Amino acid sequence: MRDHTPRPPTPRLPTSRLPTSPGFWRSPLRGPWFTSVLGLVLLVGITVLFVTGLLSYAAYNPGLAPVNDKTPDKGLFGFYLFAWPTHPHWLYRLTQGVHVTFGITLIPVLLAKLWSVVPKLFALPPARSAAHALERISLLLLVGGALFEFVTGVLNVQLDYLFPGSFYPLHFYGAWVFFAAFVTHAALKTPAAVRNVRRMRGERDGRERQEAAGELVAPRPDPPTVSRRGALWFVGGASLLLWGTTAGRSFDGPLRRTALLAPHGGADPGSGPNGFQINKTAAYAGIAATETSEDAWRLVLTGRTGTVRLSRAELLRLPLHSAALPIACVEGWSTSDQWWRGVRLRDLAALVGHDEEPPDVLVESLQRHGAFRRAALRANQVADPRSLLALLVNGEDLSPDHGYPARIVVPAAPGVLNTKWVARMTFGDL
Ligand SMILES: Nc1nc2c(c(=O)[nH]1)N[C@H]1C(S)=C(S)[C@@H](COP(=O)(O)O)O[C@H]1N2
Ligand SMILES: [Mo]
Repeated sequence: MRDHTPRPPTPRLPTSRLPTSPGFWRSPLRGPWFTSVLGLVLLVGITVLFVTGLLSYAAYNPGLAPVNDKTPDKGLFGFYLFAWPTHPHWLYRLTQGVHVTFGITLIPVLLAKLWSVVPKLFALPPARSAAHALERISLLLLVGGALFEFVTGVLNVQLDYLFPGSFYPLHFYGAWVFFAAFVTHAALKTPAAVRNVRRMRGERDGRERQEAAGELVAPRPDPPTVSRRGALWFVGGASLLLWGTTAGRSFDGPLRRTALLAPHGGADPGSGPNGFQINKTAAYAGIAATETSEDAWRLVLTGRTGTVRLSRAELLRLPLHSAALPIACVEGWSTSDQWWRGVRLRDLAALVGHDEEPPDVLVESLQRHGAFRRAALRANQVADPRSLLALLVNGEDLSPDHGYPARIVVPAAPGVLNTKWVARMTFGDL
């Protein structure tokens, strides 16, 4: 056991210039109280991130079809997948908005927590016992995993799919590695953290150094320039600033303009009925006006009784229905409800012989390249009366960028399942 008795600052300690020496670390802020407060915030916050992250993955319906599955080798990690519901219609807007907004908001807390324990990463000897070695390895996975998850998440959200395709496996497996280390760490540390926060309430600056100070407290601290409480306010203020410049991405109108950290540089949606957030434009997706014209475009439906081809004019003569649904992207941004109008997916299923229980459907776009040109929808999504092949939005024809001539909208589903520029729909169990 290491001697944990506190030592007053004495000149006998070596003036070390190496981070492996406790004397190297001089900030008087480091200590069990500061680390414990941040740790307890992360305990709650990261648990929310993990759960909403798993939900986001389930919302893709990866168990349904290979086209939806971005991590085909997930193996046992897919144990919890379930049929993503269609109620309430804002479900994914909420879970993914929370995931991304919370993730960004927690960055200052994570950085402050890592800063507060950095002397421990350098402490020598590297391992005092087998148990201590295990604890340190779990710490490396914890710190590495946390940085990896936050960095990949932020890059994906800010830089618009920096690693298309590979983001999902990276972020998904990274989350499991990290979470295993996180659970181990939380189980080991939470009781002490709660004790530290309780015990030191009211005596933060006085007797704290006499309490289980361990390796955190600097043996020869510099004079303080800010109190611990002041430092926490600073971290909290930074989080609040990030929250205030991120949360707006989940709303329309002036609020979206407060989202300074939302991805920009995309197409300007302009104003009017089609004036809401655009992800990929028609030009980006390589959709030419010649393929979407009334003469050229046909919707090809295939099902039990064969194949049916419909022009847009013919679709408009089928029974049309309306549904107020948002677009909610995995990147965390979402729109408020838009008024979509079109043909029910279950009515299209009935046209090709599935009049009783509609089956799953594979939806394919005119788009020839890109990961999001096809998606599979589950039977429960096809059956929902609000699930539409939309032809109009907010009373007007879809604009080219929002998917003209026709796009999918499904309640509670991630944006990526709302395929634009639909060309083919194949009904049947996938
Ligand atoms: N064909 C096609 N459909 C697509 C996409 C795409 O890249 N290609 N992007 C999807 C994603 S990720 C989102 S969030 C929504 C965005 O729809 P919007 O641009 O109309 O807001 O469209 C979805 N449909
Ligand atoms: Mo998206």
